[in-house]
Amino acid sequence: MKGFTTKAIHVGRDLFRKWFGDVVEPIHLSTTFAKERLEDVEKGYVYSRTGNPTREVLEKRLAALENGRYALAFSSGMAAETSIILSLLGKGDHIIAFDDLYGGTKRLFNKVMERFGIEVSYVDLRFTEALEEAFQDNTRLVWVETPTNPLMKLADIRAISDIAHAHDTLVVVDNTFASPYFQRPLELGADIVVHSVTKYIAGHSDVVGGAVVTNDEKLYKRLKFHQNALGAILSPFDSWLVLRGVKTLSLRMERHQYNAMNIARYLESHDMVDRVYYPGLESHPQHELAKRQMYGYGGMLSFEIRGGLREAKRFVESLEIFSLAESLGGVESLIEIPALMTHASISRDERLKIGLRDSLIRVSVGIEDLDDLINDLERGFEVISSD
Ligand code: P1T
Repeated sequence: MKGFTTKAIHVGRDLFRKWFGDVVEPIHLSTTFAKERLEDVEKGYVYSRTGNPTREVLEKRLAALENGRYALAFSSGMAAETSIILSLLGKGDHIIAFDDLYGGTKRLFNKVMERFGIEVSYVDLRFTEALEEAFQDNTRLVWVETPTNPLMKLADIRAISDIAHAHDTLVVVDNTFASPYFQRPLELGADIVVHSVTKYIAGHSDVVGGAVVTNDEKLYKRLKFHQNALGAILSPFDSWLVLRGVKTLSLRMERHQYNAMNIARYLESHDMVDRVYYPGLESHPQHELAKRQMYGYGGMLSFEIRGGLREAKRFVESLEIFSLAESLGGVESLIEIPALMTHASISRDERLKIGLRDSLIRVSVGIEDLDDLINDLERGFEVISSD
């Protein structure tokens, strides 16, 4: 199997087909698995936290979509991130992280991991010179998000992997925004890919989950040991919801991208918009890198509305089709103000330092009809201009 969509539909199904010919993966709810003889108690499936058939199909499928060998599914993106760090790092270790990250990831680093003696330096990973300078003797991980949430900054995965490997350091890439359809970091030298599968992979805003993918058998064994030891696994039903969603990932991503590209162009030409952040626009400072390392630009964009927080609030509250909500990657369009919502746990000073202004609006462009989406945004601008 080679094609992305074929893999998204078929990989792992043979596990079930041989029994009853299931075309759709069954949900295996049994928490434990009986054996005929004592000598078999450690063979095959034993206990559902350790291994579950529905989760295993999903793990095989996610590995295939990232062009990786191994994947593990977790109960949320944060659980996946926590499990990576607790599997690989200990007291006294150091992480170099992109300074623009999902607010929850920064919260995990600053408010939890630092308590356990894990140190984090934030660096603008758009610039590899800054990365070179940040290495310490105890650096164990470089943590990359690309495109970043919410400013859509990019990091050069291949260049960063080369530098990190020269320092004996592993590279983790959070690939949530691009999805494996538009970017596959393992192909570019990254060691570990992490996902919030809550987003594009599941795609229907009805399941919270996470995943880790790698090609390295030793890393996989270590992560798998900790998946069982820490216990933050994805449930069989949630695994099934993700399996159901992921089959249409390629179709959804094409439509997300089509809508996002057109909305980005519409916003860029609007006189009530100061700036648009979308890697598919030629005005994006890293557009050339996006063309080189991504297979497409995705469905996320941000923009600064003319004025400030007052205008941003008025705008997001006046829309009808775009729901005012956190999260992203579902079929329905969502809109939010990072300074007040997804990135509120970061101090205002810190936000401004990385260029995250109060007037920034983040959009998860859904797969609705483009004209309806643009008309909705236009209505929002009219509300502000009539104030
Ligand atoms: O929500 P959860 O499944 O635990 O995933 C966390 C996470 C990890 N990485 C990235 C890039 C993310 O965007 C997220 C979750 N983000 C949101 C809920 C949000 O609205 O940005």
